[in-house]
Amino acid sequence: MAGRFITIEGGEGAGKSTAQLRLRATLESRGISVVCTREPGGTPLAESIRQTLLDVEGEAPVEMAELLLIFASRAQHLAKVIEPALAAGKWVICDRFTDATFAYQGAARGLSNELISTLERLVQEGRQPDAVILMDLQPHIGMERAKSRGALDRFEQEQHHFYERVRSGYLARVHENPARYTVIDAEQELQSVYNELDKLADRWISEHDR
Ligand code: Z5A
Repeated sequence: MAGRFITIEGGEGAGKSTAQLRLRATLESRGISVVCTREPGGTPLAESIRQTLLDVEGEAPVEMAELLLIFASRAQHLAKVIEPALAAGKWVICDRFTDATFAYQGAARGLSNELISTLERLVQEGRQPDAVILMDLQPHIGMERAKSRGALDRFEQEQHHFYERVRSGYLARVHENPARYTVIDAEQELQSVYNELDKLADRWISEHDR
């Protein structure tokens, strides 16, 4: 049976990595083989592109270079990790994917959706997530969580209005295609988030078994 491709999206400190760990534990406890990965990153080459993108010391890429680096890392990640895992029947849970590109490089940096869609078609050749979880919260709450972890990366050093645009970008995507997304209120206490994720995992399993 083919695998399932699930992506987790949201702003800084929204709890994506925490949600990924929970989903993995829940799915594995139901006997499903899971691969957890992230973007940018997921392979040695894609992780080195990630370092370049997040580095606060080196030369900052211009918007177009940033976009192309993100899609270069995505091409590598799809070919080396995501597609093989799906073909082997595994469930892939990816911390961020192309919805992040529309939110960050599109809504926040101002590159056009048309340009991003063109690269999406070229690089993904039709591959889309089967389900997207959006961990939604007010940006200032996510930033407080991110700051409590220590040094901030290049994206985390952006100003507040940047994160507002990221959030609006995500919510606009949900508005355009609600069936694609499950929006989770990421301001809730963690146990409530876990309960929602567990229900979602059970729903996916029953849909997949049908
Ligand atoms: N980027 C891009 O621009 N374009 C793209 O196409 C892609 C990415 C794919 C790196 O991503 C950067 O890449 C990202 C956008 C850009 N910008 N930034 N920054 P990233 O996913 O690695 O970066 P991130 O958003 O900063 O991830 P994060 O800080 O690791 O956040 P998170 O995974 O969403 O959160 P977490 O680690 O699960 O939780 C953060 C803390 O909050 C932690 O201490 C938790 O225990 C706590 N937490 C989590 N949930 C809760 C609740 N419900 N209550 C209380 N505390 C909580």
